[in-house]
Amino acid sequence: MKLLLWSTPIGFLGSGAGGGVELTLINVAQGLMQRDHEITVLAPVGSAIGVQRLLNPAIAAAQDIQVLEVAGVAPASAQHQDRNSPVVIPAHSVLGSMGQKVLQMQGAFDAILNFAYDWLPLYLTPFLATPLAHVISMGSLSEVMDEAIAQVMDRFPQRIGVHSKAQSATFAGGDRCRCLGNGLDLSRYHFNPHPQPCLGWVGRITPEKGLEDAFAAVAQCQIPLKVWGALENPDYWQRLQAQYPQAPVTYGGFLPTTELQAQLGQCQGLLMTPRWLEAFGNVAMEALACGVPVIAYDRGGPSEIVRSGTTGWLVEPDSVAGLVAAVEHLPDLDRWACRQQAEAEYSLAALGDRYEQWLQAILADA
Ligand code: HBI
Repeated sequence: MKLLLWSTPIGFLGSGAGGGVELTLINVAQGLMQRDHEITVLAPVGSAIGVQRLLNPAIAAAQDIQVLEVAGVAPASAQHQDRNSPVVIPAHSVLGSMGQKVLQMQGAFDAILNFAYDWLPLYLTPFLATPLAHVISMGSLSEVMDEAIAQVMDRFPQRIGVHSKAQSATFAGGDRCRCLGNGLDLSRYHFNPHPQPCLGWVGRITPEKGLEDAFAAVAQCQIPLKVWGALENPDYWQRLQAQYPQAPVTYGGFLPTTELQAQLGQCQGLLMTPRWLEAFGNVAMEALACGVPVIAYDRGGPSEIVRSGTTGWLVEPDSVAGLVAAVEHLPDLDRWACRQQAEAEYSLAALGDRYEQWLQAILADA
């Protein structure tokens, strides 16, 4: 099929501003290209370079994926809105321009997959001749988005895709969403059987990720913690360092996949401490791919990824004591079992298969 992937307007691909959805889009593109579908990506200016950096050259020869760049002003982040925030379309809106381009180009594609967590693409769904489906990358955040998702679900039940059951449960009628999980290019992640005495934490450094609990846990168990991710909220980082001066924590920067997996693979375990409902938890997949067991709060996407007692430990949400106890039981786990789970459930082949089946269901319903 000829497919158009409508990327998040929040930042160009490779900027890190889109967090997990950047990885999701690139991995879905690669999984579908491996099955000979033709992929075009519509994304903010700067994405063409970003995509070339994120793609594995062995899978996608650079010219295989077309990136159409759109200029314009990004919308406010959906995460930082409150439940009754209205939709705001600024002047020179990149999202508005993306919508116009999709309307113009739709005839060239068999289907369009939207990865933006925004009102406009959802609203446009019934006005397009080409089937437009949506990969919803976060749980319920606002009334206006919930309503737009529900309207699409009522009219086109096949066209709302989510990452996990926990995420779909946050939406009314969420049980009708298509659960797609997620996936990554395992050939870029190397199994490391021999960890260093340290723990890892990966994610955008911002309050909803609950990094303070990881600080509190290592302040207690005194195992060095390495933190990687976009320093989205520097004040928050400063506050944590002041609040936990005795916590052995170092910041490793926002690393591209190749370096991240090399450093992550050295960890005895990954700590996942989300305050909010993680729709999936890409970093859990990345850790498992390197043989790193995952200690995660038993909430949201990670609770559907971690096999507690086998490939990690699920901990009572917001319990620092629970994190500390789980760290002590990391040596009970087999690192190879972690890699095996990644290969069975999160490979590009498994991901491409789930998306291809979804696309066939969408076209059958069109
Ligand atoms: N906000 N308005 C808007 N649109 C997005 O697509 C978006 C966002 N905030 C965060 C975000 N996407 C991604 O970081 C998550 O989907 C993972």
